[in-house]
Amino acid sequence: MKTRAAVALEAGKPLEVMEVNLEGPKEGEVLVEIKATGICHTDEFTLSGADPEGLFPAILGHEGAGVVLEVGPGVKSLKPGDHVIPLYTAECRECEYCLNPKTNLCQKVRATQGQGLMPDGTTRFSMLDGTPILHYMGCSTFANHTVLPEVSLAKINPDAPFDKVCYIGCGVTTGIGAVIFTAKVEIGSRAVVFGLGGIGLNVIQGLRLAGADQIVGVDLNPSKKEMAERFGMTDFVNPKDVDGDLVAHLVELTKGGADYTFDATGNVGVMRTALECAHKGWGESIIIGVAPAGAEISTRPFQLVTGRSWRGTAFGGARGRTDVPKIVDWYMDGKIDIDPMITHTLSLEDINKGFDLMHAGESIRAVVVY
Ligand code: NAD
Ligand code: DAO
Ligand code: ZN
Ligand code: ZN
Repeated sequence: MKTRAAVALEAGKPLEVMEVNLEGPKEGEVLVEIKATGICHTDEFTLSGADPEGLFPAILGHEGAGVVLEVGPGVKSLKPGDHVIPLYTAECRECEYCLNPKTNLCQKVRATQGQGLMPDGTTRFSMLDGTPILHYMGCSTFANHTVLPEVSLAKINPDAPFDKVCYIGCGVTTGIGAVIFTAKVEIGSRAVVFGLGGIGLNVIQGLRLAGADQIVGVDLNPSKKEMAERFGMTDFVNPKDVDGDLVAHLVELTKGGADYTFDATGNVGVMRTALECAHKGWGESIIIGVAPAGAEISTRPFQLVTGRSWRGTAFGGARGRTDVPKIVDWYMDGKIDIDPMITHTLSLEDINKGFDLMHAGESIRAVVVY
């Protein structure tokens, strides 16, 4: 079939919207009509050329929602008409990783996904002249239609609005999941969240959901304060306004250090501050931010010897097929909010405007509606 897609032809160039060829689903694969997709920083990171693993030409996008149109041979858990969210972290429920409750990093399709290919080692997309186009993060939601492995799709409530729940495909789950699945924050905890963007706001609402008593937000941009308060932030700190040592200030504000801290900036200096303002003896610091290629974290080992721990999380520790439908239900039941974070809605033709808004710091989430 043919479909419309925004194609990343090469690094550093705007996406080009064009008609492309899409082959139908093979064994264990599913054809999905994408109804809406968010534009996330990771798409920008890859498009900019900063991602050393970025491959071109490719169809980017990994934060979508849509409807199953057709299933390939052997597909059992999905049928045409099902509403789905694509998963860049699959859940096969049978690999060594899925069988270990300590991780969500299913490896079933990992190797080929990283090469921009389907599990059989080929791509389903091509240009009209036959040039192959690579998949991206196993999702390629910047195409109106895409093909994914069955294990990379979460079946969701059919009443959920695509233009809102697409954000659960990355940002919402990453932020809320970091609190609920990775840190397992207890009621009454004190927490500090660094970076109040699309991920940090979701960490904040995850902390509110978990019953945290104190939720400190830290951002260099004071315009982030109002929205963060709306999602549950109790105290705001702008490092530019702090005289002296930021760690000491945060330790005092949290009465001895935070039970949990979260980095949602991707800045390795911030990651160190986050670790060091965690409470002596038990404080846990969770790294969510993806640092630039080659960047390294550091601290004095005595920080760990004295009981702080450093951890990381991908996709909020969520097992996609199991947890994403639950998060959609939390949204439908009013337990979490998404709507105010969708600051812009665009057509596919205008997708590059979504990247411009991100660069200007004007959007939390721009969503393309097909
Ligand atoms: P964003 O740009 O919307 O937000 C980042 C925020 O950090 C901004 O508000 C900015 O003002 C603030 N900030 C920057 N430097 C700061 C500093 N030194 N001190 C305090 N605040 C500072 O980005 P986002 O979409 O929220 O993503 C955050 C990070 O999470 C990125 O690194 C992204 O790649 C990563 N991410 C990780 C996962 C995962 O699974 N681990 C998933 C998605 C995104
Ligand atoms: O190596 O098994 C693995 C999984 C690696 C993927 C983890 C994704 C990390 C988050 C990147 C940003 C997502 C938008
Ligand atoms: Zn698996
Ligand atoms: Zn993302």
